[in-house]
Amino acid sequence: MNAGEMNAGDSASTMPSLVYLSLGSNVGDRATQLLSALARLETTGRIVAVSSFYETEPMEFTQQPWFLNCAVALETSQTPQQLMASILHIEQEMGRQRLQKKGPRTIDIDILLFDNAVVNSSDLTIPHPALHQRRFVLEPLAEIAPEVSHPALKKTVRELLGALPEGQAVRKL
Ligand code: PH2
Ligand code: MG
Ligand code: MG
Repeated sequence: MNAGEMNAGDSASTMPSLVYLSLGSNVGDRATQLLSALARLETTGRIVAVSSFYETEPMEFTQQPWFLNCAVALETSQTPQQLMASILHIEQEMGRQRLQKKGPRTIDIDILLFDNAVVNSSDLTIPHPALHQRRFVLEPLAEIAPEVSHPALKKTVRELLGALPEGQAVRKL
């Protein structure tokens, strides 16, 4: 098919998706590991924005070192399942060990939003189920995508951040 034969309905399958990711590290040289993950993510698409790095208090499982977190906007032609597989591969390459659920890790890469997709399969949930409760996710994300809307909650990232209770320490570096 050449360009002249394309019609409006075809564009959805050829246009890349816009995906937002959260990166986190709290073991080893955290900044170097975020940078290494960013370099590896270039193999999955085109990185179009990266937030500042934030020093964040551990949440949920609190007996662990503080994290460095950032948010990333990625254009990719991969499907959600393909991107998830790429991410698991990157985490494994970077030596991620799964010893403790929500515990210390060299690198964690989470898919937050994938266009306006809503995915609820056994191994993948999009939007990320805890996205709207986590200041360590929403503050970095609001830096690069304040007006992006959560497809299920129908609120912008800025609104979700504004609705968060105090008490999760997050410091921009
Ligand atoms: N990730 C978790 C659990 N708790 N806390 C902070 N501050 N940053 C994280 O990335 C993080 C967390 C599970 O993925
Ligand atoms: Mg995570
Ligand atoms: Mg994860």
